[in-house]
Amino acid sequence: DGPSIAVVGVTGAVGQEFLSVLSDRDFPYRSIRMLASKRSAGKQLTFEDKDYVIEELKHDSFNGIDIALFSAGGSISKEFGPAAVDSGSIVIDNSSAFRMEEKVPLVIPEVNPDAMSHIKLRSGKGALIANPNCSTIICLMAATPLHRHSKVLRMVVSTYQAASGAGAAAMEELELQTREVLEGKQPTCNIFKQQYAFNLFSHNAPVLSNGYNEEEMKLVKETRKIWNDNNVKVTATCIRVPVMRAHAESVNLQFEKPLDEDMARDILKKAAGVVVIDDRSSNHFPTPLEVSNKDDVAVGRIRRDLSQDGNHGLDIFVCGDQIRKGAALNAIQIAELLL
Ligand code: 2RA
Repeated sequence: DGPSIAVVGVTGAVGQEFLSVLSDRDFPYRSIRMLASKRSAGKQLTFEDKDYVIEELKHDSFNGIDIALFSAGGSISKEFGPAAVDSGSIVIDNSSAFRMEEKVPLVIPEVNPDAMSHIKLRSGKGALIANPNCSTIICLMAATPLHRHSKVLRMVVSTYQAASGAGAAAMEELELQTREVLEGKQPTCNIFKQQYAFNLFSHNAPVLSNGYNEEEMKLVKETRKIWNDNNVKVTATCIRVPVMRAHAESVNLQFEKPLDEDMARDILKKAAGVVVIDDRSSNHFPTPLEVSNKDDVAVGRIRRDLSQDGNHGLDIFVCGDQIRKGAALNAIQIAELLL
């Protein structure tokens, strides 16, 4: 029968989405252990008509666990991930803690499943698999099918990232600020220290000495690892926008060989996990609201990049649910590859 699972960070936005996705996809688990911080330990939750008591995350929480889904921040993953691996669990980690470790596969199941083919369930040996950053997943779900057809030499990404990427508290604060502003009150700014409602700002991740922030460098580095191509040129500008739970991304691609827009549209229509919304006559293109709570990434505004020769360049616009495909769904699809 199915694997025993542990969910680490079960009370968070992604932790809750792990449960939704496990249920939606009828994942064949044998048992589930709900783990969270001391603060949440003891609380009850009902999942699939069964009552669970949330347990405090400990180093020995993983005895008998086949798959441990982590989404509780990088420091928790760093502290408890190795203990889970030592217990023989396969850890699927949504944090950035291990993504760039050479031996840790960084996997989007529709893109590079082979990267984890050496990892087997119940082999007695634990393992670590990293879930890519949400903006990377959403971008590469659209860019990779094209890259497979005609090698991408350069990718320029501008992201419009939802509040959910900063957690459930940020979503709550966006709603609160919106109400406060409409009522003429001073907005409550605890999470981002600046007004978010009716505003947008450079992503809240720390800015590095090269002037890029950590979110932008994740896109650069993770793309190279996932495509196994250290020469692809990637640059990114990540912006936080007042949208609840789906990211939007403008992506410009330069190809080695020509790839015209009709061919690109055809490739994307056939791509797993992608839906094309590209209706110029009615100006209907992907929107965050239209992809929220859905599995597929939506692509539109597919057009030849007029600034490049011939058909060597394309511009596209991508939207994807940050909590679902950007985190929880991708992790569960990785778990499904282990079955
Ligand atoms: C963000 N990518 O959107 C981060 C969350 N993982 O802020």
